[in-house]
Amino acid sequence: MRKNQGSHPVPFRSGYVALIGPPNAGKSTFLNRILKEKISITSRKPQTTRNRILGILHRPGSQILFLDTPGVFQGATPFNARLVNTALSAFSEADVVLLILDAGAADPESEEVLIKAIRSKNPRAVLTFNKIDLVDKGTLSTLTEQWVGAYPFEAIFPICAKNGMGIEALLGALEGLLPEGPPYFGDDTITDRSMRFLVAERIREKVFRLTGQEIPYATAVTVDDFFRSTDRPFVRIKATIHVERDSQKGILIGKAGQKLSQIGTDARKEIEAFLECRVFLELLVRVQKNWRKDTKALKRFGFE
Ligand SMILES: Nc1nc2c(ncn2[C@@H]2O[C@H](COP(=O)(O)OP(=O)(O)OP(=O)(O)O)[C@@H](O)[C@H]2O)c(=O)[nH]1
Ligand SMILES: [Mg+2]
Repeated sequence: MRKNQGSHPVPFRSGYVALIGPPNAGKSTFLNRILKEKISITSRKPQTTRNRILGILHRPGSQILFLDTPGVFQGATPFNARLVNTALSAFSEADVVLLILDAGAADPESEEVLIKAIRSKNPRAVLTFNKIDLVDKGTLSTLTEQWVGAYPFEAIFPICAKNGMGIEALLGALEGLLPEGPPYFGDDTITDRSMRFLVAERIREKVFRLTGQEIPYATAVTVDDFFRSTDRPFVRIKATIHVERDSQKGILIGKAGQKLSQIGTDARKEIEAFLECRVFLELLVRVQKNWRKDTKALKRFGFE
């Protein structure tokens, strides 16, 4: 619902900015940095983000509604195509598309899909080269020359999502491109995602960071029970890590349960910092055969 809160400066601007880019370009790192809160999980592995995640930035003169999306790539399997669809469908909701590329690593296949999609939808778009901490000035100017004619971008910004460099200037430019309008959300809301989702994602992040090969991709996490004590400052969480095959279950649990225990400890520590209280985290591993091809399971795991 649109609310006119009256107390904001006029003209106030509000609108959606879709974060679009190849996998691993730093879209989620960017979102977390500007919101100063972990709304979206990150990892060194591509295809970490699987859902469209709204992150709301409240500024004195604007409310910028960022949509984090899965990385766009030439997805061969139906599940990967679903991720790419999720990303590209954010175009239709966005007032501005923010194309985020990794300045240190070109990804021609993804870039081709992305630029085609941008040209066909013709949105207002801003281009950013992220990870400028990893490249020299020469590389940046070559990149700019290469991209400047690809699309009539409103602006091009070099940034570093990791240390914040260039981000304030970018936010100012994005704000200027948004339509005049009232804030859509109350001042204390920073995402549309539930606590359970944010907790499940933190667990999934630890799987991404602590396991290799196909395991992260074969994993989904559900929070099955979330109990907050009313008389003592603690939360008890029961969650399930779903994998596709028995062999993956074995790898995820590890020798003498060590891998699962490490995932649980890392996740618990982070959830405790997030919820600001003690957390008892119980993790189960369950085989849900080929869940990425199972419509019912996909729905249950939060894929629309
Ligand atoms: N050096 C450096 N690393 C960065 C920067 N921004 C992000 N990273 C790293 O790049 C990796 C990918 O970051 P993510 O934010 O998960 O990338 P993403 O675009 O959301 O990736 P997907 O969700 O898989 O599409 C992580 O290891 C980040 O720490 C940056 O400005 N500099
Ligand atoms: Mg991401």
